[in-house]
Amino acid sequence: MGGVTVLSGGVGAARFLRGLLRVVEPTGVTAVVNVGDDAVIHGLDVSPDLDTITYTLAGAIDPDRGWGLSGETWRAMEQVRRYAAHAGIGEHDEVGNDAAGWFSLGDLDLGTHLYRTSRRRAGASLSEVTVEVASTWGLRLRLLPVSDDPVRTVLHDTAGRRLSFQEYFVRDRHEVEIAGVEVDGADHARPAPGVIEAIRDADAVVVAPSNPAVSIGPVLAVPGVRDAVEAARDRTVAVSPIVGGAALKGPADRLLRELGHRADVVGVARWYASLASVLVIDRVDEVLAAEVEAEGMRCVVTDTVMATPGVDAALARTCLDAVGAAT
Ligand code: FO1
Repeated sequence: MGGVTVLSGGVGAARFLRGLLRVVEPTGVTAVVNVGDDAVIHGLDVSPDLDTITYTLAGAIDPDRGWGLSGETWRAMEQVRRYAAHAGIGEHDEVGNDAAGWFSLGDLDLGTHLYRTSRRRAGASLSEVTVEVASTWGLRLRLLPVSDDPVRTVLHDTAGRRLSFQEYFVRDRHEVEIAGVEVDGADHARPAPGVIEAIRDADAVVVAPSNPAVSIGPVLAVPGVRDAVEAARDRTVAVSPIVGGAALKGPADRLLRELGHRADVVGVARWYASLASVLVIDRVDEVLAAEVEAEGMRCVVTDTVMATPGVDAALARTCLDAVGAAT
């Protein structure tokens, strides 16, 4: 089957995939996507990383937020918040209570969650619904959730609270100190159909520039996935999501530090040394290249900040070249 398989989280992975699809035939690309951020909000199945990738590749993402649809309206949420305000319900009043409207679902985005939820309650798998949604947006790559079983990232803060990913990231604006991360359900989860084969048969596997602890970690936690990637190590390349000791978006750097890891490219190399033979880092971290190689990975230095057009495609090409895959 060959092709390129990308272990993916949210925003960073979506931007990398956008570049990759410019340099290789989309039908030869498979994204194995994290579902640890998934949540049931107002009774609806929400899959943020799958949707962020879908909307980004469809050119429909809101560019400022990096999630949700551009040109969104929020009338349904305004109504929800009106009721909660009138009833005096706040976001912390009842654990897991979404009525306060702390998780913003745009009116068009709601359509995705309504459709996905109806299809799943009718017995369709997340994989099947993901194909229906992605193909509606005209995507030609293969988008696979890492598992069709419930796999959920859970964070423990230093005050002993247990937070879902969205409670941590959105409701608490990741302003809590994290003591630990676990992946609920991983032990009993099965890789979704096609996931193991997509890693095993790929010409190249890329670990996208996503958060190692809370985005790539939950992908690897599904039984069989880490082994499959380690078996493909010689053609696996990872892109550091940390540039200059900081995350480009979100709390990746602070999380790594709170979990006792170095929040720089050497720390990332330690996460990935067993999985990938190459780590791609940004030019600002060139001075650390030797330390990355001391961790047992080849280090490639290039522009990895995909803020300007063309960097995403060049980065994708550099990754494939690094493991000798044709572009
Ligand atoms: N991120 C926020 O910071 N605030 C939100 O209200 C929010 C809503 C939301 C709705 C749908 C969706 O697909 C993503 C959403 N996100 C929101 C992003 C979400 O928290 C993602 O999990 C992160 O971007 C990390 O991947």
